[in-house]
Amino acid sequence: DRGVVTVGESLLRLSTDRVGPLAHASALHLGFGGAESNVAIGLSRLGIQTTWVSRLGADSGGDLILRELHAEGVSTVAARDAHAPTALMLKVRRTPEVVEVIYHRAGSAASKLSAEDVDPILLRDAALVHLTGITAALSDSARGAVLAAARLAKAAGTPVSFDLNHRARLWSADDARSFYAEILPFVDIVFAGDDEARLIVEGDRSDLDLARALADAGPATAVLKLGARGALAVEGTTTEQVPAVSIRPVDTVGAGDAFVAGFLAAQLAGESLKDRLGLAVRTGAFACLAEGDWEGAPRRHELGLLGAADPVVR
Ligand code: KDG
Repeated sequence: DRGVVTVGESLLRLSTDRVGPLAHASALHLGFGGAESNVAIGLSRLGIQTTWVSRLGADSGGDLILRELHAEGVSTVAARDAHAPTALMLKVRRTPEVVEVIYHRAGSAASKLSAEDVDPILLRDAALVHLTGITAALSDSARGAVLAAARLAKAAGTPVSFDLNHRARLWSADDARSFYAEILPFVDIVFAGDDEARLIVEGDRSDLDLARALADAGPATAVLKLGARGALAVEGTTTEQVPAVSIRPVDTVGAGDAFVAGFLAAQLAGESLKDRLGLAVRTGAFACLAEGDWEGAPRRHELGLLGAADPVVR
């Protein structure tokens, strides 16, 4: 079965148990996150075979991440490093509406990812390879790993999907911009928020112009994630726009990754651009309706729950 391969860092996640500064939390909830593994789990729950490639510390945090990914049906290729730890993030609900994410990931095991961790045969045999700008921001060698994965996949004829996923705490806008310019020629499907697209497209542009400009950089399909405004995509001469599913969000972290998982699952099923966007906004909405970065991602049989008329499902 030729599934989706993704390469990236996952982090242990410690989340506060109440609203306010970390200093006034009384307990922390232990879990994990990571954009690429969030997408892998989202796809796996939709019935798509996935493989996550990374590096982890030879520590108990690494054990947790592997155990959870395996429980979610994700295959893993992860070297264990005895000299570098699994990364950590703190997720602090600072106000009822705003979550602050603080990273402890400098020098992490996954920051030692390099082009040598990327197996050309695995990429050649994949149905699609998914990458993000987060892992590229970790170190020069990790940036090399992400770029190598895109190049090798492209050369083997495997479609490449890339989410800009700009994290301002990890690198400067200039460094991000130059990496995006480097990788986009190898990318078939690009995902970006409108703010992220504005990093690489100059001037005061409409959403449609932003998507077109992304596509002009190389990708056949450019998808703009607009949050509560829905999503817009350009593919050749086709343009589609869909509204968001109306919800009351609990935790929006990971919504973009669930969105990507929905889009890619529909892409692999050969669905139209409109239907790909339609599934993406649903899976993205689901991720907002549970605490956690990936925990709310839907299984296929749950998709009908959104907008269900009856508040009790038996
Ligand atoms: O997209 C959600 C991710 O941001 C989160 O799970 C953690 O990968 C992560 C990051 O670097 O912020």
